Amino acid sequence: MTTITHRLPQKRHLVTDLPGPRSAELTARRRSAVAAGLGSAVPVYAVDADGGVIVDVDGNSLIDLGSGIAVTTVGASNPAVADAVAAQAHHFTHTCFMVTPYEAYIAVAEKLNELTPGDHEKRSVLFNSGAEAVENAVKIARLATGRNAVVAFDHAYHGRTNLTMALTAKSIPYKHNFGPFAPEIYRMPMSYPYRDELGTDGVAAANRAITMIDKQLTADSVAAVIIEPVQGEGGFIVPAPGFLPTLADWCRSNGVVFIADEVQSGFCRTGDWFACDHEGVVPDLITMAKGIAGGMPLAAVTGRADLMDAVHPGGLGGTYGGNPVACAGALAAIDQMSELDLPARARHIGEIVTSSLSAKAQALAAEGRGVIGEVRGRGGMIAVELVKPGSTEPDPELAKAAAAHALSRGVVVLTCGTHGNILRLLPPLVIGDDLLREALDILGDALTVD
Ligand code: PLZ
Repeated sequence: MTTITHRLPQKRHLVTDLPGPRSAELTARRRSAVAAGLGSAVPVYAVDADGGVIVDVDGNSLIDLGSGIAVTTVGASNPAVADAVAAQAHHFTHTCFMVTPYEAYIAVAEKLNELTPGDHEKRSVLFNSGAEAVENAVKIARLATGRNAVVAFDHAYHGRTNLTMALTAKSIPYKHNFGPFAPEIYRMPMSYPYRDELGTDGVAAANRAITMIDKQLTADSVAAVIIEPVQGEGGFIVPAPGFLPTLADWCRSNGVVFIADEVQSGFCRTGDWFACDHEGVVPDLITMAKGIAGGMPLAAVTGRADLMDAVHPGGLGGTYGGNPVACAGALAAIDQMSELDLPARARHIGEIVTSSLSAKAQALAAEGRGVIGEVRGRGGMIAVELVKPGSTEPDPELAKAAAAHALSRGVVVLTCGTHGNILRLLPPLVIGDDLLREALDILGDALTVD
């Protein structure tokens, strides 16, 4: 294992209030140029980022607990990625793999076939975004099975395109008034140990969904079941043990394609290469994006060769899919994940975060301010679910206020969850322990803001 040296000082350092005056100016300028429908969780404009810090236009150095939503796993300016991207850009930025192909695409496909769960024969195809990967996984599953229905789960997030909006559970902000949505999507109950009456019985929760599928659809009309092995936007929900394996077994016995959407949970984030690995689940198809390429836009579907190769020639594609600069970034980022042993690093981060937040939960409960309902997640993907003290009633206002307070002290932290009451931590996996601990202390203080 090698260690990484950072270009920017790994320090929180505030020289203005946040947002500072230059960020405020850009926010004002943006109003007349950028569509209002696009939000920004943190109204602070970045000029530089490295390791665990983001530097803004006012010269503030903030601690990053978001990684641009789980993307900059190897850092936002990892030198190996930056060099590989620059080198490729100096040769060619694009030819289109469907016109004049190039080796880097094949090399990425080989890597994905090797790294994704299962040692069966696999094929891969590359795209630009997570949503595009999900759309294509569904296309492949439908074509290969000759069936239409697709099963998704409560709290699921799969994207913002038409089909993926249909797969996504939450209406506001993702779906509201954007319909009609793609048909033949069916939603089933998730295993959500904190809120589910079936608690930690994942097998029972899977059987509850399977019974509903059998009653409402019958297995032989189902092309695919799609699930995030750890749900992301929906609230970092880790299904109870047994849930994923039971569903995957049912899919296998019924000729249903099991699609793991690892767009958020993949590439070392949860302490293994993929979240499916924790229970030895081998999906038929897996969708990936985000962490895959050190910040370059790249996404992929990898899966069983028989399913992938069922598609007729020309049936898959897109102008930019597997862009050579993005492929160069992916090859370098994946190398860095191995070299820096980022799965181990994610587990280490998980221990620091969980012990800090659990201690905070206990301390708050002892003071009669039991606002932390649950600390959960895996590795570098940990969240706190915030509730009104003494109940399980979601407290989205506290999540918002705590994130705002953390920002005012220079810590970037994101919220999520169907009820918006969850603070989620997704630090770059190359963040240093001290910086992480400092951010956790600030986050802890932020939970006591009134
Ligand atoms: N599948 C599991 O997490 C993207 C969305 C942010 P794209 N999640 C962040 C937002 O508000 O738009 C995501 C995901 C899972 C698919 C996607 C979609 O990936 O690259 O954003 O299309």
